[in-house]
Amino acid sequence: MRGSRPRGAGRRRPPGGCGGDTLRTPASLAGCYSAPRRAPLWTCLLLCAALRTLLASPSNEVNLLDSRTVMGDLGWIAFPKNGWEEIGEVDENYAPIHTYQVCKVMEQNQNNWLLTSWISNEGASRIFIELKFTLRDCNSLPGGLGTCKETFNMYYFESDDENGRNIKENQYIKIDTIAADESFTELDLGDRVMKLNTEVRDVGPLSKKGFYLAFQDVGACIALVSVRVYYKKCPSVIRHLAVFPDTITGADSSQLLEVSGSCVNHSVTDEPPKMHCSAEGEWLVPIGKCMCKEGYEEKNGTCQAPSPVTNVKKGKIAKNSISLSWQEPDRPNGIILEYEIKYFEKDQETSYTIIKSKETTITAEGLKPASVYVFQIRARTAAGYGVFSRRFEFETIPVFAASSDQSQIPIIAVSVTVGVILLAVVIGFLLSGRRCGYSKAKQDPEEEKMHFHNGHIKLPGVRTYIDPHTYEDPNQAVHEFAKEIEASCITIERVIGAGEFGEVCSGRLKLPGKRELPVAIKTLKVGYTEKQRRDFLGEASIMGQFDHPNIIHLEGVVTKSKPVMIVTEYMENGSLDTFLKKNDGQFTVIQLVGMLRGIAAGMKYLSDMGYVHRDLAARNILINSNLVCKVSDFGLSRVLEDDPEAAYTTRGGKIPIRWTAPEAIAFRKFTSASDVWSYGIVMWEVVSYGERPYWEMTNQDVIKAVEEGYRLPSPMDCPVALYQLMLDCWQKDRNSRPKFDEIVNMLDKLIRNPSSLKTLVNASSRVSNLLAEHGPLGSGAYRSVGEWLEAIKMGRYTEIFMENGYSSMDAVAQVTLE
Ligand code: ACK
Repeated sequence: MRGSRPRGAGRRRPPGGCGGDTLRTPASLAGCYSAPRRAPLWTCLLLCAALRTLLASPSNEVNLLDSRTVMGDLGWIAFPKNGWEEIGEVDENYAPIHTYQVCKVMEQNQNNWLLTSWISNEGASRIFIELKFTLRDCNSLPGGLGTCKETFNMYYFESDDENGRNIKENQYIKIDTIAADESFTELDLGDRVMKLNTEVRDVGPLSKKGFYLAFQDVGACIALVSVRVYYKKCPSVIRHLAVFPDTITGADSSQLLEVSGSCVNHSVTDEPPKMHCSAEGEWLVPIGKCMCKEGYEEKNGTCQAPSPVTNVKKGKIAKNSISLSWQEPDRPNGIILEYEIKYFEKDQETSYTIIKSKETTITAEGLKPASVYVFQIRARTAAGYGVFSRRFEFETIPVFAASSDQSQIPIIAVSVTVGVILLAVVIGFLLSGRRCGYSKAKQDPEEEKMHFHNGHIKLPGVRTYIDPHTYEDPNQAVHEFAKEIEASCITIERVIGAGEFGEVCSGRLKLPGKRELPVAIKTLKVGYTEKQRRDFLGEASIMGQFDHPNIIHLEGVVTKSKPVMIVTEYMENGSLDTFLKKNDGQFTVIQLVGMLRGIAAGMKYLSDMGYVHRDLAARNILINSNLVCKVSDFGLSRVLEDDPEAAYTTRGGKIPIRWTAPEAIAFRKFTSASDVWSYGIVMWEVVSYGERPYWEMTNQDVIKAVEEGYRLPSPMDCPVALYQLMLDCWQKDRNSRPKFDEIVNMLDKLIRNPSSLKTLVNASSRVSNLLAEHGPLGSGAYRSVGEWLEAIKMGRYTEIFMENGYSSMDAVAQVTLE
């Protein structure tokens, strides 16, 4: 079969032609049997635009040929020459519209072939052919033509190269007979509506590199407006942190291809994730996933974290401290939320300290003199932590040397001189026979304060608390600090209480090779959310870091089976507040002081670890059968969320007002010094056998009264020394409050010298304390002492006032602290 160029091929008509007298539209569009009509330009443009819209192909289809987008000659041939002809139109952008038409309905025995050029299949084994055409309804033709057909045929022939076009008709394989059907697009051509049919057929499996298509007309009136040949693929996609490449669909129309994904940068997996590519180009049935590596967080299908901090410079270096500054990472990849600074004494990496800072400077305090410290810094964005910087080593200066500052070399010189003089003086002292030995360099008060402010800074020789929040994966934190216990080792005996996350039970723990222990078991109720699980286990991650006789001891956790449990030592007498209420007046002062000493020792340990409790109260102390008190209820913000005593402040936080220092209520300044304030309240609770602090006063009244200087009066029968300690804990200036080690020392002294506890605060001075601290007393607003005492919810003391001669407001106003 030899073909020739269809007539008109290659001829191009400018868009203006659309509005000209000699407009040629495809046969079925213009109507070959009607007189030539003048079509307006907009009709032509409308058709072009409509076609272009229709031609946009979905993202999972890859075109092998689209006659509408071929700018030059299509290279198709027609046989015989007078059969199919190309209508050489161009659109408004002068782009060709390759439309082929044939309309030999008047003549018998038509066999008109239109052959495409060779089309590579680009490796696809199933291809799709989309035809857009108009086909004239034979009934609409005048004279009811007997030879008129309403179909045409489509064929293909496979070939590895372009030399296969001259084959015989009968070597082509028929794809289908194409008829106009209901799936048409209506084109409004002004005074008439044309029906543009779209038909799609598929062919496969193909085994050669390419193929030809052929369209056979046997006597219809057709305009083939466009031919699009394409294959389908499952487009490249990232699912579950794995990249799945562009995948050509299988040869079979029901075939699913299994495709392995590769993990995105900074993510890993044990087994490569898989997905299945359907014949329709859809990804189905994902299996497995990749996980971001430690230090990276998943965001929009990537694991992207800030680039490392590179430029770390030392600032002021003293005997106990090193100041550093650094620059933001080159590629922050987001807004830097904070920096984490890890440091440790060289060769002591297992005992490190973490500080967080929103600034690009820090001062690490509490360091040993003349020691090398290693620092690493990493930044955190919403995407998580970046990797740590390389190690930077800096050395503190010796005890007797002056501090160094890189930027102040002349000062260093002076300081060194002073240091040398000091050294000489000290040597002189030693030589003069006055033995002073080596004493630990005393930290100045400011350094000490910094220690508490930062919370995480390490004291020499003491382990440091690590905030479980610093772990990306909360499971990692809990397993770092808590032993996993097999549920079969636990026997639950009875329910002893209810916690926010589930029941609290007592039971027994029998670990292999160990003796059986009585234990308390906190359970996480079923149906918990991921956040509840995290918060619940957060307490174990904190508790597991502590090891002290006055801190509740964590035995371990059960996380591998359900219910999730936290197992702790069993405290026979339960919580201290309930225990004291039940045993009102039953203990000697020494026993009460012993309880307080234990709590103070536990708190000293926590503050040394850099842990601020925030919810120290008698209800959060547990007491065992030996009356040993242990601090419990650890958590992060959760502690306050759970505590029924915690109330919302105007700043939105939830705070147990009666136990909390004013600066913590006012601006959330929670420090070990605010824990000391709470400790003073616990002292008051203990000595008053579980009385409620500030009785029935409202939280608002408590805040106001404390702000105005009012303090709780001494409990009944309270040793002066204890009440004085309470008042010291309630100093407005937090720096004036005693530290926990001082409290422990003071209580030890009292225990060693019980007679010091004999002097009790007497009734009148109990009241005078109350008065002295309370500001607006002399305001004259009250007519009687009783009225005033009622107003401040102290009506119960009216009788005592009267007995002691304070029967008028004038007399009350004369009372002084003395
Ligand atoms: O006052 P309680 O008897 O002491 O009631 C509460 C209850 O569980 C809910 O918290 C008791 N409880 C909590 N932990 C322990 C423990 N380790 N040993 C004994 N009782 C505990 C607490």
